[in-house]
Amino acid sequence: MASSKGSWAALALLLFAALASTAVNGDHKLSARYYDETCPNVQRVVRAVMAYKVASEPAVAPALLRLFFHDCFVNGCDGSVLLDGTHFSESEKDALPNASLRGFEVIDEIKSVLEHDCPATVSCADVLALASRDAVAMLGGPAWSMPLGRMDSRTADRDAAENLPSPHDNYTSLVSTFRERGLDARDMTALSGAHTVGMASCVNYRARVYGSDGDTNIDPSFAETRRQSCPAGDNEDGGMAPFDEQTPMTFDNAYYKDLIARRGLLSSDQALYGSGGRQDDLVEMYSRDGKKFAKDFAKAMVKMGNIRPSKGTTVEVRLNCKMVN
Ligand code: HEM
Ligand SMILES: *[C@@H]1O[C@H](CO)[C@@H](O)[C@H](O)[C@H]1NC(C)=O
Ligand SMILES: CC(=O)N[C@H]1CO[C@H](CO)[C@@H](O)[C@@H]1O
Repeated sequence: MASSKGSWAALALLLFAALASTAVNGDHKLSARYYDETCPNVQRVVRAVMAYKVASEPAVAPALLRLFFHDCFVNGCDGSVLLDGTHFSESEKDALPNASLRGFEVIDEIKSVLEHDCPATVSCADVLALASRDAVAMLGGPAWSMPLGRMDSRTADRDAAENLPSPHDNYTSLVSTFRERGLDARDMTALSGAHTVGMASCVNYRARVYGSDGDTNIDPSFAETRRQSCPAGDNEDGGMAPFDEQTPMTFDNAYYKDLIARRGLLSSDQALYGSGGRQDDLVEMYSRDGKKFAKDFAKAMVKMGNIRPSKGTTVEVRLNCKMVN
């Protein structure tokens, strides 16, 4: 059959392209025009699939934003968060802080359209970078130009994924987790504004609303409301709660107003406000000036998107975001 000959040729070409693109992480500079010659439609494709997915399931927008953060914080933005576990390597998806990561299927769908348009060209890490950028815009937040040219790693690091910031972290440890990745306290404060959208599960805010983490910096009526969706016992399941009660699906600066009202959902959120000094000034500035927040957030997302895998990491353009080539 002629068509089967043709598809063998296509497969061989794909394999060749995949092998040719395997390399050791080089430090080339990211650029918004990286795919201008090789896949000029990449941004349009991502946006189109995102628009259609977000329209049918809005909750994937915050989910994808969170996925990008998790990808970048574990050995750089290398698509490793997207890998499924195998017999040989445990997935970052299996690490505890990942417990409720969602949105993988959106990335897989974007990737399959791109594999049709420009095979073996656009990395999964870049797909996720663009999808998270578009997610913010679709939620009413800022738009910005996203530098591209990331490569996908061939390994996931479950242990490093356990080292993501925890919802119980204090200000000092948050600052140091971000600083280790080249992000300063201002970047951290702006990036945390992502918690102006989306939800968290009871297990992550229980200690805060019952006061069992020693955190008294909480509005009592807020604590009372949240306790109703989150039973006290460790074995009780409890529900999800929005980070920002008033506008949970709008990317605005309400997060900072919530912090000032002592209505931050996680202990790590409230840790950004209430100890006085310059850190409080920063939160007050973002709560007053939504434009300033939008600008700083966009800048910090580019900076976070620049966290590179460590030198010597073997990289490639993955054909399927769930598995290495
Ligand atoms: C500062 C340290 C951070 C900590 C401790 C933290 C922790 C968490 C936790 C515990 C959840 C709830 C997960 C669940 O229960 O389902 C969550 C959700 C979320 N996080 Fe963070 N996060 C941090 C920073 C960030 C950053 C930098 C971003 C993005 C730029 C981000 C974006 C999100 C989003 C959008 C959600 C909601 C996800 C959804 O509704 O599906 N977070 N985060
Ligand atoms: C913050 O948390 C770290 C790690 O859990 C702890 O060692 C440190 O003493 C805490 N700092 C403050 C100021 O509570
Ligand atoms: C420990 C844990 O809850 N892991 C979860 C991480 O996320 C994946 C994908 O959503 C779940 O299937 C795992 O159970």
